[in-house]
Parts: sequence; structure tokens; C-alpha cells
Amino acid sequence: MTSTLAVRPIVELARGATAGEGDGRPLRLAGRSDLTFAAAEIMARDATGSRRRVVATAALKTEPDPRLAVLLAELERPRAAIAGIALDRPRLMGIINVTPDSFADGGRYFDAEAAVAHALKLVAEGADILDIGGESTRPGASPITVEEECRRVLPVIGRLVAETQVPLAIDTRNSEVMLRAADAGVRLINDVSALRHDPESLATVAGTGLPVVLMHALGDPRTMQDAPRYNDVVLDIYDFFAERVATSVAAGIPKSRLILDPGIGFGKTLGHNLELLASLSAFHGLGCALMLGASRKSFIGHLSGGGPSDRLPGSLAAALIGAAQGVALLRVHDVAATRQALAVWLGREARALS
Ligand code: HH2
Repeated sequence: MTSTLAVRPIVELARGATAGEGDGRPLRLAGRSDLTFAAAEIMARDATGSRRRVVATAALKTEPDPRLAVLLAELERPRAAIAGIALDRPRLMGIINVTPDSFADGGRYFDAEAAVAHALKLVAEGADILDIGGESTRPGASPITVEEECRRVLPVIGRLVAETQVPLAIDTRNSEVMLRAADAGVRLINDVSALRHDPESLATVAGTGLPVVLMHALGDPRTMQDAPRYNDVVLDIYDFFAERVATSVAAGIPKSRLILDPGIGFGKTLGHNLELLASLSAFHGLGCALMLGASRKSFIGHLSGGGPSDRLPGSLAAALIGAAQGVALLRVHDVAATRQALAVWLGREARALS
């Protein structure tokens, strides 16, 4: 059993100017001027089991374990911009699935023309970045060839690079697709296998100089929902991220270019997904920006019934749970609706969020 220590900041949206100054004042989360924490939960695990306790941040600073000072520094440190996007508030990644079989919108944007039109609509709605994917990774999905994946995504990327300034991400597990998409102008790589699926991908991403999303998945899409099990889902995924961050840094991808995503629905039961949503802020202790993809996912259907097209209200709730814990990138199908929800949560006009 690995010994793990994590700190989950209990985050508040601050509208005053009290953050980060003087003893006993709340600390800023990830350099954000609007998100603070005055208390945190220490999450510890060793051979004897897992323990949690809540302490005031002032008390955290005087705890004897030297690892806590390092964690606090990581929690507070401002995050670098990603693909030219400042992470000073939650940003919206619009989903473009150029697939016949994605779980929420399979087949609707399989045609390049339809995909481009949908992407431009999401840009008009205020997307900060677009995620282009050619392979469905829904539970039970079968892999496709790299040639087929390129045939699907590259024409769409080519058109969008010419038609919008909004940066593009490529959602792929394959190094050749990463490389060809980078050559075509994408600014971010999003890998649901956290650079484990393709042995070339660590070196490929390092070579591109692009930032990368490392998403947690237990198993691969074909088998991941077959009775997933964890010892402690939050700390197991925390340990997974710590290993992937160390491996990526060793391969030449600096921490400032890594984004961590717990992978809602990827080898998780309803209980696992809900526990992760409730504890997202703990992952800030790894010192990277966070991403969340909960949009229209089946855990919402498990709580409320209905299919993917009935899951907008639950998707908005999940997006706000992420935003309230300092998630920097929200991967969503419904950009306009999520933007409105964020505007209300932030108390700012939606058009000020463009
Ligand atoms: N979810 C999906 C695909 N890619 N990438 C990240 N980083 N995080 C996620 O949660 C995530 C992801 C699955 O959603 P979708 O693309 O809508 O469906 P499909 O995989 O069926 O194409």
C-alpha cells in the first residue's frame, strides 16, 4: 500500500479583497484572485488505512509533517496559461465529436462540414477552446485505425485553423494523430489514457512542446465499466496522477504544460464519480491545472433517469461543482448554457466571459 498525503482545500468564491494577505487570512487557490480557502481537509493513507481531518489553513502551516508545506505551495502557486488561455477563471472547452458513435451526439457531426459548422456555433457561444475527437471512448467502444482517425479529424482541424482564432485541442490516444494534428495547428493534446496507450506518445508530446491533458481511466474503453474497484478512489487517482506527472516531467514535458482530469465515467461507478466530484480540489496539490468532463455523462442519468439529451441540468450542476473547486477547463457539449450558469455563479455578465 502506497503512503499518500493530500490536502483538499475547502474553496470559497471571494468577492472581497481579503485573500492571501496576513496571518490567518484565507489563501488563494492556484493564484486565482477570486478563489480562496481558509480551511482544508488533510487526506492521509498508510498501511493502517485512510484518515481525513479538517484544519484551518493557519493551523496547516504549523503541522509537523514537512510534506504539508510543499503541498500548500503547490496549492497556492499560479498556473501558467494553456494554449494562450489565461486560467484566471473557468474556461469552456467545446466538444466536437467527428464520430459515428459518440455517446451523446454520435453521428451528428461525423461529416466534416457539419463538424465545422457546429464548432463555429460553439465559438459564437463563447467556447474558449475546441476539443476535436475522431474516436469514441464511450464504455464498450471499439478502437479504430490511426488512418481512419486522421481521415476524420484532420480536415476539420484544417478548416477550423483557417476559420477561427479559438485554439484547438486534439482528443486522441495515438501518437501519430497527436503529431499530425500538431502539424496542422492544434494547441493542446487531450489523451484519455494519460499518455499510456501509445508507447511513443510521451516523447511525441514532449517534442511538440504542446500542453497535454492527462486523464485518468481504469482499463480501456471496452472493459472499463466491468466492476471498477478502488481502495480509496480519490487517493488512488491522486497517486496515479503523481506517477504520470513524474513520468511526463522525466520525458521532457514540464509540469506547467500538464493538465489533470479525473476522467468522470472512465472505469468508475456512480459512487466513485460522486466522490471524485466532491473532492476535485484535492488534485490542485499536484501543482497542475485541472480539467473536468462531466457533460451529459451517464452518472447524471443514473441519478435522474433519461438519456444523454435529458442531462443538461445535471451537466450544469456538475460544471458548477467543478468551477467552485477551481477547475480551469470544463469540457462541455452545451457551451451557451454552461456560460450562462458560470455567469450567475461568478456574478458577472456572460458577455464579460468571452
Ligand atoms: N470524456 C470523453 C472524451 N474525452 N477527455 C477528457 N479530458 N475528459 C473527459 O471526461 C472526456 C474526454 C467522453 O465524452 P465524449 O467525447 O462526449 O464521448 P465519446 O468518447 O463517446 O466520443
